[in-house]
Amino acid sequence: MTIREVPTTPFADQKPGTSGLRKKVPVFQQPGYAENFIQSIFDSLDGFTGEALVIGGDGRFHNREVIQAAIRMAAANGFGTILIGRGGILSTPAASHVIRRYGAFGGIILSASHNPGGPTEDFGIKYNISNGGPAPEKITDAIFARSTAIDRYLTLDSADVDLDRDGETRVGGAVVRIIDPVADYAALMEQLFDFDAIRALIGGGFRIAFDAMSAVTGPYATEILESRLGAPAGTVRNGVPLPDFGGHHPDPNLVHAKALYDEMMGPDAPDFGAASDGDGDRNLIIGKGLFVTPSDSLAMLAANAHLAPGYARGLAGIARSMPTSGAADKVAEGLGLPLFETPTGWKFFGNLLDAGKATICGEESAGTGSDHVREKDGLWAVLLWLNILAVRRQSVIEIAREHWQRFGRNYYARHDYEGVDSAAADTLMVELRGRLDALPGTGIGDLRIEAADDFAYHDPVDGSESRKQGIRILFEGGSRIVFRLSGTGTSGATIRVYIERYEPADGDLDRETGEAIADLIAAVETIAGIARHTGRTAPDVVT
Ligand code: VG1
Ligand code: CO
Repeated sequence: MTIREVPTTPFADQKPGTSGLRKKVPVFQQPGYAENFIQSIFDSLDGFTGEALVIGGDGRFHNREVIQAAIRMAAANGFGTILIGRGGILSTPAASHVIRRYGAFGGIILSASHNPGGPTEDFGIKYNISNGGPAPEKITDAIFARSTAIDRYLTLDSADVDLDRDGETRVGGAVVRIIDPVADYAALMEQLFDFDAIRALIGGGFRIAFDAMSAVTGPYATEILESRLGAPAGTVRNGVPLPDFGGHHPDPNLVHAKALYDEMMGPDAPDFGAASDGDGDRNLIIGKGLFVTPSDSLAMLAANAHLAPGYARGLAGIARSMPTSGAADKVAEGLGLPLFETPTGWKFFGNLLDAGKATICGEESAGTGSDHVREKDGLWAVLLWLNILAVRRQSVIEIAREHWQRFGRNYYARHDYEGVDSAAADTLMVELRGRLDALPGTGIGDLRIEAADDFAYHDPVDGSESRKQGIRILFEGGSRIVFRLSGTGTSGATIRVYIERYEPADGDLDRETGEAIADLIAAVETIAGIARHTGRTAPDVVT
């Protein structure tokens, strides 16, 4: 089959963000747009001739079209094997596992995660390296540089591959293999967790509600929770992946999973509620009567992980992204483990996991995971919680209370200002950066600023530096406000404000979060002038 070199011209806007390139579907539908980015990925890599490439996505609108293009291009560029999840489906953590399990050179994941899907909504492309994790900045920078100079892409003429039938076909010189998207992942979960114990818990009447949000985790959750663990049919809701996620945001937070939250707070609440996002890497955990913040969930999972067979040997270390609360730090301190603080985005955990420095990682944005793959993993977090609940035979709320009584409680919230004018958001950050030296020593009400900086990360494994990763305002007593701009949005800017206050173990552990951090919320405006810069007087989303 002849390989065709198609002339093209660069698009100026193909800079990958926190997690790959994300744009509106019509942007991706421009002739050559996806092809340019995919070729820029291939042009930034070395030595993949004859190697395997994994391709899968979260099933959103435009998934199949880009997969067909990517198959032809991967074959034309010289990959030897192309592994694809049936139906074009692979959750992000499952893709990570498939890359590792089959020794693939890398993988292309098609997703815009928790962003809505549909003809006018979001799409995304991300490249993962051979460890199964998101490409590090060195590679994403190279991809972007290439995208600004690209003048041709390679493809070939071949019929569309039938994505819905297992088995092998040839495209050019490559073997294309359609695989079961769930089987390898489910087997990995069985290795890590005590399925017998969880089955016994469920058999004893423990009730679970899992909302797959019409996104990719549906088939995974149905197979694992219902078929393998014996939860009754209907435990998994919205379990069929839809190209537009049923018109919803597949974002497992208190705003977009409000129905589940309300149910969990109601009189007939199940024992355990959970949800995951568009591509299956995020998780929401709600016990009967208690929402567990993602930062707390990370800390509680780390403190109890040894109860699951996969972690019985203990943890090597814990890693969290900088804006994630310090709850995990308290656990690390208590258990005598190293704690790593990284910039936002899972790509920064890869080196720590590969080097065996960290076993469990997490982000405040509902991402938790471990060294079993190199992505955050929504269902993994749910299963680890269930394993812990099956061993401890306590409710989520009891486990949380005991945790706080031992480690103290980090009251925490994130305020998002979405769709803000980009120039105004940039000015706000520039002004804030300009005042960092002047802030320490000043007071706002009863709060005194102790330190202020722009977070920079020095990777202890490869020595790389990442600067300007978020502005930290640290107060006397350990409270903290962090400001950063989102790197995953597709229109305007999103300002994220992370607010945290630590209450020691002998303090008041039973307050309402909003009330516990009210003075810090009030200080946000004084420090950053969000209303002055953007006209916004309240956040759009509080998580
Ligand atoms: C957000 C979260 C970050 C997460 C990233 C990708 O990034 O804050 O913690 O790693 O999304 O998650 P940002 O730059 O918008 O704050 V996902 O589930 O969208 O792949
Ligand atoms: Co996601």
